Amino acid sequence: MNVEGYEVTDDQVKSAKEVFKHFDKKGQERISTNDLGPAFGELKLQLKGDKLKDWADMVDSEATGFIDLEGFLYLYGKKLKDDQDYKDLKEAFRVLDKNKTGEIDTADLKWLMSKIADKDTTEDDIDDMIREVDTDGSGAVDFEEFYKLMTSE
Ligand SMILES: [Ca+2]
Repeated sequence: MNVEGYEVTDDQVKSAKEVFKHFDKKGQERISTNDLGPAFGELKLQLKGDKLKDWADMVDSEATGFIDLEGFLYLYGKKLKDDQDYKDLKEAFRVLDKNKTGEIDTADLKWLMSKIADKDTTEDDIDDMIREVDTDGSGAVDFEEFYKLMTSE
């Protein structure tokens, strides 16, 4: 199963289906949105607070209070993808954080962004993006700021 470019293995889909079934107590092919967090927990995934609500809303657009299997599998794949992206960004950050200060220099960040940006992105655009994310204007960006920049969250 493919979710937004992330390939979920058959075994993973199987586990997710089993967990879904476990929470679908009345066998109505749906689980309560309140069970999304605990269901993810059984799959060893963490989703909390506002994000949990946002994600439930994403697949329960009519606010029924329930999530069907299709929606659940979508969120499951999305979460796996998010966690993978997080790991990849952690690794990229670690490489750029040469002096292990927990922050990366905006000059290094600018270099990285110019490599991954598309052709229409100008140097000014990149400067703007970095200025926006380096909220304290320290000339360095910590992981949280970096993550926001790379995921536009
Ligand atoms: Ca900063």
